[in-house]
Amino acid sequence: MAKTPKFANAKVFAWVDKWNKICTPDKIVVVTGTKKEHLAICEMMVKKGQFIKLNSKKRPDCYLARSHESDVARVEGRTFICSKKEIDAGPTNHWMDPVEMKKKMEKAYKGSMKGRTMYVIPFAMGPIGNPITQYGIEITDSPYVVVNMNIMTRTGDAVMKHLGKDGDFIPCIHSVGAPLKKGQKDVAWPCAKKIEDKYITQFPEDREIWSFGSGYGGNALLGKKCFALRIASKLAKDEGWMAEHMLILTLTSPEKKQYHVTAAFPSACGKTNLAMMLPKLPGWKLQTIGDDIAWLKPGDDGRLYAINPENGFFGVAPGTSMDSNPNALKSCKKGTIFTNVVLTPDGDIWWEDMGVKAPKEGTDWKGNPCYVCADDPYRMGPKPGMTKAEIKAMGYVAAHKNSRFTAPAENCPVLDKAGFNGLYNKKPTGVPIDAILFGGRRPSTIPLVNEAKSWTHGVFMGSAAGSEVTAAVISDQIGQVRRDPMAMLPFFGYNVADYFQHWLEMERTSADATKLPKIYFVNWFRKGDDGRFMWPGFGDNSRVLKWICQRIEGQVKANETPIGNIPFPEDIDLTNNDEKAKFHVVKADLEEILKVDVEGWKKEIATVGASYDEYDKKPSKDSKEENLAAHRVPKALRQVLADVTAALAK
Ligand code: GTP
Ligand code: SPV
Ligand code: MN
Repeated sequence: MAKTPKFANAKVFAWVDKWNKICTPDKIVVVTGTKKEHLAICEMMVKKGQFIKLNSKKRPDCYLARSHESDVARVEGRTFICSKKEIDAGPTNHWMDPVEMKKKMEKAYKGSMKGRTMYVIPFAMGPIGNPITQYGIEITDSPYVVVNMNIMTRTGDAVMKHLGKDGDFIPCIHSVGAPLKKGQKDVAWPCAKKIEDKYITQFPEDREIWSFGSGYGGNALLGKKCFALRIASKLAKDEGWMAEHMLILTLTSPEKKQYHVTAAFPSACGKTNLAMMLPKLPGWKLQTIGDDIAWLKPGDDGRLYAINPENGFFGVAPGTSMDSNPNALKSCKKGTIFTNVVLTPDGDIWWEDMGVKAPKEGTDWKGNPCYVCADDPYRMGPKPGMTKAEIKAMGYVAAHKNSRFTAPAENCPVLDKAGFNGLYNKKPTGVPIDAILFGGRRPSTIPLVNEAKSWTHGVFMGSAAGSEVTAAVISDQIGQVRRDPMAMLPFFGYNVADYFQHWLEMERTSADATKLPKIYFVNWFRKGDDGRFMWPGFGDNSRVLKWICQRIEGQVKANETPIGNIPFPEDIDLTNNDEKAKFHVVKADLEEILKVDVEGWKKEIATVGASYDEYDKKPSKDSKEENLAAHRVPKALRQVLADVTAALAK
């Protein structure tokens, strides 16, 4: 067994010592966070066949990893909220008794780091020293996790120093669950291969995170979804702030007025893209603060102030192109880790819809050869000379649909540096938010943009959000619409009904509720009968953002409908709409996606009502029993549901 190193902070020592005794690693390394150390770990992984170093002329300090086939996305079925009482996890979460879960997991952790190095990662969620920032210690046996955490969070000595002797932190333990016998050779992607052996467990009352068996993304980089959303949402509820699955952006109008906007879209539904979008409208400037998570705190003036707790982007690779998201591609130019994308013969990377011609031959995400398609230079297939139709019929993609890049935020050419550092007018308050957007992937019914009539109506809109399930989660329901309230369904750290109530409380407890952000629901994903997108999306979304800013300023009227305030088509600015371009705004489509589809909405509202009934019924996702004492969906939201239902019936 390794000797537990000395730590100035007694709680850090106790956490590391406990897991050293249980996991029995060969060695313990405390991560210092230097670039030299980061690159040395990457090179060690190259030697072990766990990383491929990319062409350093094209992509300096960049590496490619290929995951095990069982480990390509979050595993919601193996994600648990272990509160003492089942009802506190609520009907959308898997639950197990915390004492039982800890017993069960400790068995799994026993000797799980044999033959491996235990890394201790001190990390900060937010700029170190900012009053909104929180800290964590992640213990892991995965060097992949270490180098990804180095990019996604602020890690190392500076954090340890900030913690000092008695600074508090969220203790996190992670093991890939693949101990090595003496002399046993490691594999490229160690993990527990069976899904049922993976556990992503949050203990909201103990404020601990225990993860076992997976090495991928949100399952293993514990600062992200486990801490910054599941545990933080619970902290936020107890302390009167909000932890949300939201991007944060800064928008500057041609008149140089600044707006800060957050947007909650479900996984793989456009946050990274909107966060760094290049506006089509001349004179408008957009800057990025964050692309996935926002922590919002009420200020003394009644406004909500936000920081991005992260330090990098863990972005969806496929679809990222110089057309759709040039700033994301530029962010991946150096110091980036790619997971499950295609390797090209010149040591570069490629993915579907990158807007770059495929190489003649490459290596797909599984490590098998792949070849340019016979009739489409922008596709690849598993055999030479295959047609696009053949490849599509097989359901083959060369880069996994949830393949990702882990890129440092500082690489982003449009980063709002002050906002990213948590500063506003040089004060560490975070930035004041003017508008909150909710959204989802909805091929029908939901209009392009819809403005809430009040805070409560906006909370209703968020609670009613639905979206097609994407490849960001391992699921047999990809493509089906499910309710995903506030894009938080997989990330609630407590009962969903209490979470709705907490949103409503933000208005009741605000120092000046008139200063709260205005709320909108957007949908970039409406489809025509022929399956085409009816809205070009991406840079054209700036047209919608402009309308929102005009509404904030009271400069433009809206069509006041039973479901909310919708733009008149002529109020969407179509400057620079190049009708010869492949993607542009088609006026007839625009009119269509700004209409209220009354019959569609009646069905939509019924589905929302059914989701509320579900939330009221069960103490947890796994429970077979109905809970009469269930925490209930707030009456105020039921009232909006009734009001909208009545208005639609007129
Ligand atoms: P997570 O990182 O999983 O939370 O995802 P995200 O919400 O950041 O999604 P992201 O921006 O990475 O987009 C996911 C997919 O949606 C990509 O394939 C994009 O090309 C596509 N997408 C993003 N914005 C738009 C849009 O405005 N219109 C259309 N049609 N597709 C979009
Ligand atoms: C998401 O699924 O919303 C992500 C990717 O941002 S992961 O970090 O894997 O959760
Ligand atoms: Mn996300």
